[in-house]
Parts: sequence; structure tokens; C-alpha cells
Amino acid sequence: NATSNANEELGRGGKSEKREQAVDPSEDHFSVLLAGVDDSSTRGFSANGDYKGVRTDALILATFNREDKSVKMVSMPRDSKVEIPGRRNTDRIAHAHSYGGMDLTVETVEELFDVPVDYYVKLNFDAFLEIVDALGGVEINVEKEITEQNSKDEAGAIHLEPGLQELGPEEALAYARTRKLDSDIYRGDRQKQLVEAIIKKSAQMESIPKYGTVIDSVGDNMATNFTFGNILALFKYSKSIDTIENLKLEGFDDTSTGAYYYALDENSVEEVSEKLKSHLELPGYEYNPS
Ligand code: C30
Repeated sequence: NATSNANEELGRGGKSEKREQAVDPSEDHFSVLLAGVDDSSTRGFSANGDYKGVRTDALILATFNREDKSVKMVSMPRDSKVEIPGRRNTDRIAHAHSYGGMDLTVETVEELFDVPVDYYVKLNFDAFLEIVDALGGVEINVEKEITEQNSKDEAGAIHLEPGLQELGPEEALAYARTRKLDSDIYRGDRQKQLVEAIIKKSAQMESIPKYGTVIDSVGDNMATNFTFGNILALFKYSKSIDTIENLKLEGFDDTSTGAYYYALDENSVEEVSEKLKSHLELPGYEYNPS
């Protein structure tokens, strides 16, 4: 079965250490960590296999509140200086994956915000291309003119003019990767824009397009602890989502050690953490949408 290629539990099992009980995404509020890596499927793609040296260039934590029909998303810049469980020194958040795959990445994000990460979706360029293709493109408001390489790293192969438009797979990937135009912080904003567009496009689809084929080809390039059943339920759930809010993680460039880091503003981390906890309605927290 092709879906079993993508379905993969974390080492910790189905329940986050920060939960009393495992959540059910078709009933409970839940969180998902989205991780994009620059890696190929040639050696087999999995949550924790062949992670050495592979970094998460895109890392977004999304929380879903069923009653409020809302999603909140925060992007963690890849150079964010954080504590990685089990490592002596602080390091870039993207390195957690290169030391310990998704297990360690999930743990690192849970410690950063003190919130449970219930699910993860890890994917590479190929899976991203397949997903956007299956959706028939995604609608994005491109703010600045972009000239970027394509998935085969051919320089200047993708050119985007500013304006609201439908992006095809290669264009969407180029949009997700563009960094030199401004910075990794703006790149994170573009990635959140893409996730929002993917959710909105899924919600508009009558049925899951070419689903068998998509899962077949995506399976080798994606790993997730969502089951096939969860994914079908989420596809329906996407139609009920009313609001998607982007949270910003503030910080500043830090070259004090000679290497470049993005030093996170502690108050901002705390503020984001409180918002996520309340959105998930963790024990002791209530959610009051303002
Ligand atoms: C309902 C639920 C549960 C979820 C809904 C949402 C869903 C299901 C979404 C599905 C898709 C997902 C999970 C998306 C999440 C995240 C995204 C948007 C991923 C897309 C991209 C991806 C697969 C991986 C990350 C790719 C990134 C950000 C960078 C890699 C630069 C070098 C050295 C130069 C190089 C230069 C550029 C573009 N490149 O690309 O090119 O390796 O980037 O910054 O490392 O490289 O620097 O100087 O050689 O040319 O400037 P890169 P770099």
C-alpha cells in the first residue's frame, strides 16, 4: 500500500509528552509541524532516516481550533538560535533535524514554545511539487518581482511579476525558496502564504484530485504521522476553516559569535507561546478570539 510509505510514527509514539492523552484530529484541537527539507528521495524518505546533514529550510507550526474554525501559524526562521534537547550549546533550529531527524525537531519546537506538537508533515521539493500539481496550482499575491532557480537549480528559470496570480508547482516552489531577494524572514512569510493558499485551495476542491496517484508519488517524498484516514478527514475539515492568522516571531541578527544567528526576542517567544496554548485550549487555558 503506497500510503504506508508516507505514514510514519515518531519515536515517542502517537502522543506528545506534553499531552495527557493523544489527540484525535477529527475531534480535538491539534498542532502540526510542517517541515520542508532540501533533500531527495533517492535514499528513501522518512521522518528519521538519513537525516544527517539534512536541515529543515522551512519550519512552520500550525495550530487548529475546531470550534473557532481557525488556524494560527508561526514560522521559525532556520537560523533561530535555540536550545536543542541533548546538545550542550545553543544552535540553529534547522540543525535539530541534521542531528536527530524529526524526533529531535519536534522536541526542539515543543521546548521552544512549551506546547505539544501532535503531528508532523515532512516533505521535500518533489512532494511539494506533487501537492501543488494535484491542487491545480495555488493563488498567491506576489509582492515583488522574483527571478529564481527551478527545482533542478537552473538559474533564472522562474520569473514572477508582482500581482495576484495562480502559481503552478515550479513557480510555487521557487516562491517558497526565494531568499536572496530580501531575507529568510521574508521567505518564512512567503511560506506561510503558501500554506494558507494550499489550505484554501483544498477547501475549494470538490473531491481529492488524482488522489491515488498523488499519494503514490508523494509517498516517497513525504513522511507524516497522520494516517490516510486522518488526511481524508482533514481534507473535509479544510472547508470549515474561516480564519488563518499569522503570528510573527520577532528577533534580530546576531553575529556576536562570528557566525550568523537569528536571536529570538524572548518576549516574542513568550507571546507566541501563550497564543498557541490558548488556541489549543491546553489545560488551564481558554480561547477568547479577539
Ligand atoms: C491541514 C494540514 C494538516 C496542513 C495544511 C498544509 C499542508 C498539508 C501543506 C502541505 C505542504 C507543506 C507541508 C508545506 C510546508 C512548508 C513549505 C512551504 C515547504 C516548501 C518548500 C520545501 C519542500 C522545502 C524548503 C525549501 C527552502 C525554503 C529552501 C531550499 C540559497 C545557497 C547558498 C545558494 C542557493 C540559494 C535561493 C533560492 N537559493 O532552497 O535553494 O537550498 O535555499 O537558502 O539554502 O540556498 O543559498 O548560498 O546556493 O542558490 O536563494 P535552497 P538556500
